Amino acid sequence: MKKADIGLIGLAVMGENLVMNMESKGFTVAVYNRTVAKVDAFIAGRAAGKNIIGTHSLAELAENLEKPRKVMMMVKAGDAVDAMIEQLLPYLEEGDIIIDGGNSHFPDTIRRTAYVESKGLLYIGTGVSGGEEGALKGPSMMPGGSPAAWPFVKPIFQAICAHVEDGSACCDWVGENGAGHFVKMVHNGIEYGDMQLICEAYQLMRDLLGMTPDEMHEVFAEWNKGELDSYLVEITRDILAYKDEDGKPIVDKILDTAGQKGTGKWTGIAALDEGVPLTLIGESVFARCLSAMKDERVAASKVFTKKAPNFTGDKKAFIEDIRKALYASKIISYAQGYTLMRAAAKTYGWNLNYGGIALMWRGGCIIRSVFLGKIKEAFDANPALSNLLLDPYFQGVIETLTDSWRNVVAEAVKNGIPTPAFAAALSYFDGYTCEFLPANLLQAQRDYFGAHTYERLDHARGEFFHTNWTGHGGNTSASTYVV
Ligand code: NBP
Repeated sequence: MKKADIGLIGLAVMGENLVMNMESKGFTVAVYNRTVAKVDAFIAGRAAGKNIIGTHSLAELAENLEKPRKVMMMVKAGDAVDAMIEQLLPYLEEGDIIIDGGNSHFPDTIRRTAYVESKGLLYIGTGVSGGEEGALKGPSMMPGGSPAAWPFVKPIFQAICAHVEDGSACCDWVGENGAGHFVKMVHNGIEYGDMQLICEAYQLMRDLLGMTPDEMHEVFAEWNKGELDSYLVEITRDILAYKDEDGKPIVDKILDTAGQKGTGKWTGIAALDEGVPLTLIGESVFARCLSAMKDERVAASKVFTKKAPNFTGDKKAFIEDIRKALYASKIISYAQGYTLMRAAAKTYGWNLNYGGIALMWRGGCIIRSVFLGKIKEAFDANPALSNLLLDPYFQGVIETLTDSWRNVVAEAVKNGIPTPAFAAALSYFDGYTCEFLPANLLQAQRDYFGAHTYERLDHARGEFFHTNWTGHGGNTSASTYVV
């Protein structure tokens, strides 16, 4: 029998669907799962009659693979990945490729790439986005790791991934070691931000404008035809129209406590480590945390009496303002996410293709949208673009949105409706475009209590001064100056 083009370990929802996808594109796949009964069930079920080889041990899996062997793990992220690498190594030889397609944390992928390479093998850590359906029909894939592995894996990945209208694959080489998983992590952080922005728009329409789910369904259907055309707006449209068995909107019956699996938190931590203001995603993670404090919120809502929201303006015009505020905030979120990737690329020595990343996210994944096409154009035109806001197209767009954006945040504040992501995005915009921030006073405070020194407007950068503020503090400054 023909040997397999690739092996896949982990026949849970993602693994099974990826195997079916690979097979449908003409590849022969050998499969293995820790609980081997699942292999038999799969071979007898969905895989019956297909070019899929079931194996009952890692030795058997290795024997059934073309060389250099390509083995993709779709197992639970964390210790299981390390355990699986250890178990696989004795059956592989120089030049073979181990691929981790799970949601691994990028520092783990950096460590594993070095470890596997030290054994003479090659390693790829790839983000796979699009959930169960994406895995089957075409996910967005973000591979990084050992560059020498890419030519062997490329034909398979670029066949099974999503493609945009012009046929371009939503998968390309991202960079060395953990770059692929880093980019996937930022993708997930941006997903948190996009979802939070939509939820804030929904709360404004529900609580300030008093709209029903059916009315909001119409609004999101309209929005999905324009600049906001995206998977998340599309599913929001459909969710709002969905009725429970009693004919009432199911969205009204769902408890308002959000879950999370940690990739948004990782993105926030990476931003703090890099010193990059990733405020919108940070607020989106915290908004989920606040939502989870349901009992405390219910108790607190009874302690403080708030005036009922009262909107007296033109409802239709305000809905358009909300759309514009959402669009502007979304631009900020992507600007912040790209700034984080640029900073991390410098720290870890990755040569990231920013336009290519926008293309990888353009189809197949949860944040897929028409808007990403414009981001690709911006980075293709200027790969060194330091901030998306400075791209001429986005600069022009933002200028048409700011009045509405300010109006929405102001109305929300006046009416006691929380809009942490809209407001954080606007504050970032106002801070980023502000020539004089109050950090002069902050530096004075630091120098006052800790002799941390400051630079002066009337002297060259890099010259540091200390003032004896109290007359009895001495003239000695602190030895380190930490920005
Ligand atoms: P799970 O994350 O639920 O993992 C289940 C698989 O891991 C099973 O095949 C299981 O084998 C195997 N496994 C475990 Br658990 N511990 C193992 C160990 N110590 N050694 C070997 N195998 C072990 O599956 P999933 O939802 O298909 O996700 C797979 C990966 O893809 C994860 O990293 C996930 O974060 C990522 N991902 C998931 C989605 C999604 O929408 N679900 C989307 C994108 C990425 P068993 O059958 O013997 O228990």
